[in-house]
Amino acid sequence: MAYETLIVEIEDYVALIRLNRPDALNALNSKMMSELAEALAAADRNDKVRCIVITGSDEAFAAGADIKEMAGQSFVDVFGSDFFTSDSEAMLRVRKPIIAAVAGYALGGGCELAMMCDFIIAADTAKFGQPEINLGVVAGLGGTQRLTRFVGKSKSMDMHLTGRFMDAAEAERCGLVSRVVPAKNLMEEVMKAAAKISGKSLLTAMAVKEAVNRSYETTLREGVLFERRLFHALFATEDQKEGMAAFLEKRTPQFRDK
Ligand code: CO8
Repeated sequence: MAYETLIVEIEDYVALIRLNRPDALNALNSKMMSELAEALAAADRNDKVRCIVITGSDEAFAAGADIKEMAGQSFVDVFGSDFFTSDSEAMLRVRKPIIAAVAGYALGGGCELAMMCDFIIAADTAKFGQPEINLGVVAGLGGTQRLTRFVGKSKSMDMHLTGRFMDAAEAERCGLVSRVVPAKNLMEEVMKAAAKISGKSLLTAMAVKEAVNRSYETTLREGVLFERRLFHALFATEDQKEGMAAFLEKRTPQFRDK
């Protein structure tokens, strides 16, 4: 399927979704958000996809929601249309692992989009920020909530109140990104991680994703119980038998998602 604002390629069980509005530093407009929701849902349904990567360009993952599109809107417009909401939440319904590959700017909605992925690998050129305060608004795609959980209250307040940008080294130090790599190696490293994930049992990968995400939604006791039940449940799968047998027989497991 051809998109106006995205380039989607599927190869070796990885769907690579590239945000593609180069003239606006990949600013997220309604068209891009609806196409992204559609591309993610299609990748989630596609048997030839076991891991998803979202990326932008060398200059920008995404420089935020499109200010030109938002500037003239009224409360009635954004509240009435529930601006961006259902398309951005579509991302949270994806069950397959999603990696954000971030080079350049990931600001406002761009930073929030990256945080909605399962983890972020950053180029050393990456710059993260929640500068909405400069526009007279606050973050609207979860930035005040997710960034606070990632980096703690003090740094989150600093980012949201001053609107300053954080470089890749600071983002790695404070746990916003899982790793930083030289910009020229970003896609190679991300695709290696995606290939590694694609080689696992998809059932188990989806269980990992559910369990880790549950830690944001519940108490420690309930989260640990949820994890234990998933652990027990996976003993009903052929992939658990295969994974453990392969270890004992000193060979590579052949998972069949069963
Ligand atoms: N929206 C629209 N256009 C943009 C955006 C944007 N967010 N960011 C950059 N552009 C455009 C510029 O207007 C410019 O276009 P043109 O050449 O036609 O004038 C082009 O991209 C290049 O940008 P610059 O010339 O500004 O490039 P610089 O290298 O000088 O600066 C920056 C790069 C620092 C990234 C700068 O462009 C900037 O500050 N951009 C805005 C960043 C920002 O404020 N982002 C937050 C937006 S608000 C938001 O994301 C809220 C999300 C919540 C949605 C909630 C829904 C419920």
